[in-house]
Amino acid sequence: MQHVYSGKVREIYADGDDLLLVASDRVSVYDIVLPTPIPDKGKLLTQLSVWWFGQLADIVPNHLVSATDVPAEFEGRAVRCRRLEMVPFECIARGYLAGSGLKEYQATGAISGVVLPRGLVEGSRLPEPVFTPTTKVSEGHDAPATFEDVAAGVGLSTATRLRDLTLEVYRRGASRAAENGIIVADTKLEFGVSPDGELTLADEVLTSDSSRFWPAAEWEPGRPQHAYDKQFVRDWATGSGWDRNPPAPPIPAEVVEATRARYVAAYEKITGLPWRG
Ligand code: Q0Z
Repeated sequence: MQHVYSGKVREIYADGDDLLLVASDRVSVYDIVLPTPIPDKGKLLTQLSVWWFGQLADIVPNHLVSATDVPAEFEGRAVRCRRLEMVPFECIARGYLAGSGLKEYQATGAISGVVLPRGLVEGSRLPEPVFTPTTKVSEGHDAPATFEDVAAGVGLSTATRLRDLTLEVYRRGASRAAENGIIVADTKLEFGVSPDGELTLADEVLTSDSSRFWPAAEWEPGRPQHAYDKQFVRDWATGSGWDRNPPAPPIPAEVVEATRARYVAAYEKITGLPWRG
């Protein structure tokens, strides 16, 4: 097993032709990893993503080889997957206005070249979900791209498939979550091409690390929305006097426990399965 990549909260290992994606219990706020882990977070997000791959298999093939054939030390929080030739764009679907999409709308009235109605505010639901790809930039944040940029990079027919698949996955995910009190405001997907040339869904899908999950009961356009998973950590961080520069202070035990409960609730509400961690 060879370590090939470290993200903020995840690692990639290579095992022969396969990759292992390993999720840790680390959590970040304001782009900074906190010194205190959230117990079971890595397992909860991995198992949610694995569940989604099964739900979405009629829409698009995925990279999953096995969620169980992984080294014992990674049990439950790793997936074995096929190594793909990755598409050099993040495929994002947005159904609500937040984050960089909100900023682009406020500056231009459009997102990724898609013109939106006037009068939308932070947290507004969009009339239709919008495909808002970004180009992957190794240093720093990803750069916004238009559908035409994607077409210039991968060809019109692949770009069209990426857009259609991204919006279909988002619609399926948002509708399932909405039935259970969770708004999926937006989601980021990664695709690759398999050795046999098939466009394949990769990475993690429809987790709160790759999407904005909001509690539907607290949705109120016109202000920043509450994050389903990290709201307690953010509230604590804001009240703690921490200046948002590293190193972050340790998270108090009650905030850790409340946050873990949110990850469990998201898993249970979305899948309908009890968490047996
Ligand atoms: C995913 C990432 C990180 C986990 C590369 N099937 C695949 N084939 C080739 N490359 C990837 C995948 Cl999923 C791939 N990432 C993002 C970063 C941990 C996933 F640190 N990068």
